[in-house]
Amino acid sequence: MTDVVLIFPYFDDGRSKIFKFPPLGIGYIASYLRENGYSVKIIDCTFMSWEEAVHEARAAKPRVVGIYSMLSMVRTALRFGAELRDDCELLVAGGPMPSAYPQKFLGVFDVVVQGEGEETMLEIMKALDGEMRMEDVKGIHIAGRALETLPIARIANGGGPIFTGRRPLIKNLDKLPFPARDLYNNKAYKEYYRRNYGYTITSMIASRGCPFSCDFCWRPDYGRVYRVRSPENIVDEMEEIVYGFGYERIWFADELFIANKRHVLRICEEIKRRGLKTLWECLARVDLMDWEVARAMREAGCHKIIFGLESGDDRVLKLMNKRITVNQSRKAVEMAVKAGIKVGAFFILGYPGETNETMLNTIRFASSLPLDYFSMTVPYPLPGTGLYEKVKDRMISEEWEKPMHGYDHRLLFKHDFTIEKLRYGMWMAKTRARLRKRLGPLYHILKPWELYTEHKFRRMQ
Ligand code: B12
Repeated sequence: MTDVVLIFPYFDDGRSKIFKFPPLGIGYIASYLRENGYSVKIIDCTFMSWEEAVHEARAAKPRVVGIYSMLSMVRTALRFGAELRDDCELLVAGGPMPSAYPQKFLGVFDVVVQGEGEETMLEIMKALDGEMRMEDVKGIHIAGRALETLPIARIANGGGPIFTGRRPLIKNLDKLPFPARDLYNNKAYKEYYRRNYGYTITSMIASRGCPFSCDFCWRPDYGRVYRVRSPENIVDEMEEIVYGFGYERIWFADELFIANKRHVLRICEEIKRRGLKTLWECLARVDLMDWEVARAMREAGCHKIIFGLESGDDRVLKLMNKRITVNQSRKAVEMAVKAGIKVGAFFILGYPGETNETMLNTIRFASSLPLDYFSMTVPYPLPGTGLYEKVKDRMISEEWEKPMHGYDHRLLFKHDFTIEKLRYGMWMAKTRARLRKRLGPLYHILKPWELYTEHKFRRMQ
């Protein structure tokens, strides 16, 4: 018998060599529950088949099954819910999608959690054990079998799902135990990375939230508040990952690793003070990068920074509400490279409002920077974002479960440009970058080819 089985319903199709990471949110909930005396099992489906995952879940004989869901996993989460409903006392949904769209899950799940899950899950368990009342657990929608735990008077009151009100954010992130990494399939992740990259890497998160509001980013209200962990607490976890679990590198999954210069400098200082020699990578904004930060990060082991550069055109950056300029982007990339850090970047091609010339600016910009690599995608309108609002009347598909790799990009809304044109633009940027790297100063002989491809791009629909 297991008190709680937590499921990460992502099945990797094995086609791409993208970064794969164990689910941190579920790991946090697991360690918090364990610290409070409950037994927990994590089923991370990344390297499993559906049958194996269902079998493992049943074999654990769970009292409660908790299932994570983000946009690309809604259908699988609901399928798991329906499959395992009769195998447990209570079925709980949590994560970005249940938090934003609880009604999607209420038909299948007994409890839908909004926001952070650590304290909420613990209180749900206490309520199940009769130590508190379910209706006093903040941040949940009570439905299905959970309604039976309520006094008759509340159920009689319409009989539908009941929301218990928002739960305040966890103020002190340092008090949370580290994610229960011993419950992840570290062996499979390490093998995957060693095979495809030649080293092992896993993720951790040093902060929660992001104070910016880019037009395309999905940001629930509670995600706007930026909270950091103390440098000591962060480096303790880094040491656990490296010395305790034997990973060679760390990827910070923070939406924004550098939001506060002083804080980043203190983290770097702490890493150096302890003599921790691991390599790490993170996401950052170009406007928060300066020479002092870049140098301190390099000295502390940061070997790669990924910037969301998004566009090579200032007008489009404004449309995206990115609050950076092309000039800032170029300077930040060059500064990081000068400090000895590899730089990766994300770009979006074909944002609503773009023209041939703005897209060509992005293609030229991306291929002219000293980047280690970059990804260029079409805009994906996540429900609940400004971008979605702009195109919601033109949506042709809301199919999020199908993965998008390389040039497999799909347009989910009716665009002024065809997907073929956008793919051609991505191909131009990638090919230019590759040839520039290979040919060095000789690249200029390809000017006629550049002009030809630009002409072709302009003429495409
Ligand atoms: C790391 C990451 C990835 C990684 C790996 C995912 C992984 N293994 O976790 C990679 C790079 C593969 C990835 C890919 C994608 N991602 Co992503 N990713 C993230 C990121 C940056 C961090 C996730 C994380 O670790 N968070 C930290 C933990 C502590 O937070 P948490 O997961 O939310 O968990 C807390 C609560 O949600 C809750 N909770 C979580 N699970 C459960 C379960 C239960 C039962 C309960 C009760 C509570 C609960 O409690 C947790 C602790 O407080 C988030 C942004 C974010 N801040 O969450 C985006 C994010 C989850 N990704 C997002 C998206 C859209 C994608 C992609 C679809 C992008 C794309 N177009 O390709 C792909 C799809 C991947 C796929 N194959 O299905 C969106 C989801 C939006 C949405 N509405 O669902 C987010 C929110 C980013 C954003 N702001 O737009 N992603």
